[in-house]
Amino acid sequence: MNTLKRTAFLIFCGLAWIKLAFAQEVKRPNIIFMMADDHAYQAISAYDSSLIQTPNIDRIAKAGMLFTNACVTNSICAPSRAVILTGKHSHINGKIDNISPFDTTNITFPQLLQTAGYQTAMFGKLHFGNNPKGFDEFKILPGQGHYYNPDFITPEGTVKVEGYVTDLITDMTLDWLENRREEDKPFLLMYLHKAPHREWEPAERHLQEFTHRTFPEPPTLFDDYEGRGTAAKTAQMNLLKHMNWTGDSKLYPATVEELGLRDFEKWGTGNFNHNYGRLNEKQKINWDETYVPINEAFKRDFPEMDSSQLMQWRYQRYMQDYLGTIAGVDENVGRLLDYLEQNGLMDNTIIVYTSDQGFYLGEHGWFDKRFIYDESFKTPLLVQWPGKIAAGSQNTKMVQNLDFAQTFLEAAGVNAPADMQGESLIPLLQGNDQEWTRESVYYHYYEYPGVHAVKRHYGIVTEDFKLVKFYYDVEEWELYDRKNDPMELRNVYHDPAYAETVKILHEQLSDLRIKYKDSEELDQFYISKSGKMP
Ligand code: SGN
Ligand code: CA
Repeated sequence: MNTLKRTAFLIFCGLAWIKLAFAQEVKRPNIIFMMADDHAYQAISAYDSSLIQTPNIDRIAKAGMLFTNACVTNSICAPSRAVILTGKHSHINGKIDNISPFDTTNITFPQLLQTAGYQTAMFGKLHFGNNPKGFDEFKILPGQGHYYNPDFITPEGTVKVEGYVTDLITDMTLDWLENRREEDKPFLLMYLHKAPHREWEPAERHLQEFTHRTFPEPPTLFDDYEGRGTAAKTAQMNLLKHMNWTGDSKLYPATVEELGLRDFEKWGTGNFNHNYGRLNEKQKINWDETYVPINEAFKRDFPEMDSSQLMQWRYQRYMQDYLGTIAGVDENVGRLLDYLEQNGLMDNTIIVYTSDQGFYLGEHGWFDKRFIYDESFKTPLLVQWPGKIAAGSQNTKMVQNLDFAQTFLEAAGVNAPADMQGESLIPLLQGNDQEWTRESVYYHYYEYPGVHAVKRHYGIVTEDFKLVKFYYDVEEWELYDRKNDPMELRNVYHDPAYAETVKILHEQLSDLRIKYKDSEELDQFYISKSGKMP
């Protein structure tokens, strides 16, 4: 080879190398955001296998990272989703509760990814009161949606689809991946289950999977709320007192009438009749085969049952149906993961599994969420990203749903707007924990007065402590020593031994309120104009 030829060859090789490096660099990852509604970490076997095995969800932790201290900023559905999409706290994005519609002038990370060339799709529950922006395709449930034969809102209008909601959301997702995915673009897919939300209706094939089993009771099932403030005592989410006998425990209205019982919520019987009325003939037969014997046994046993036995019965009934809906979620997550594996889509895809918040599974005698207390505050988070996240790793840092937007934008090489309030999780995902400086998180819940009567509160959570202020129709402070009292049974705010801790945490909470631009004025504003943007 003469000098000229050799030089030309070297230039060619150099260009080819640059082109390859560029191609690799611009191979932006796909992002699959899987979220279930009200899925407690206690019901994911990667966290705790005493209630249920979730082998498919666990696959994500085996292939990636399990976060053991993930939490939300406001433990309720639509506000959590607004935080996830905007990367801003509720008081900034304006979606403080489930009631008012989401303000669509907010900029969301899917809009930014779409603008940056991502193909975007959303299937399942959004619960915003309006349609999502930034999606090339969506099929969403109206409001809470239905388990059986649900309606879906699409850009072309609302359609009723025969089948079970968790299966249908997956069918739609797989159909999109198979038939409409543009191979030359990276994609963002939001796969959002309704299950395991109240009123916990399992698929036909899972109706009886758990009804013959007995589950371990949490140690605080019979909590009397002594040692806590007014808010825990007045909340309406106790299994015995506040659960509906019909929709929740699946007693037929005739059974309830015969026994002289009454649902706590006035809509209980209406909900039951409506849900039952949506079933087709075959589904009704399966439903009756499951629940008629349960009704008959209850009618027989009820006269002899004391209040502790009733509480135990309600807890078991609750777990049987709640876990039945999770069996459906786990199977369907498995279907989606299998598809990705079989179609070579795993290697360059970030997969997140999470919930919109945590949930009480009988701890403190409760169902539902809303509180800054641990079971509703802590949220499952499992993330896989082959080649970037070490398989089977765990992370204990305090991360929040606030962090997703900046994480996904960084992964896609898109600059995050300066007013987003989270932190990208990329350093943690790559094992660079030393780059993570956050030592406390901020929390603020608003939906009061409202269903379940959990009072408005805000607070700071560190690894060791939780300082909370309940306000609106009370003014009460609570402090929990997370290390010495992990079940949060003793408010030590007034204990002199904690005086110094209280002082320090008050200062830190004030700093966090300033950092995140929350204030007394905004508290008052949201009291006067519940749910509207400032
Ligand atoms: C419904 C439920 C409540 C639940 C809210 C909000 N009642 O009102 O128990 O807290 O939704 O849930 S039900 O009897 O109608 O099921 S959220 O997940 O959307 O925030
Ligand atoms: Ca929820």
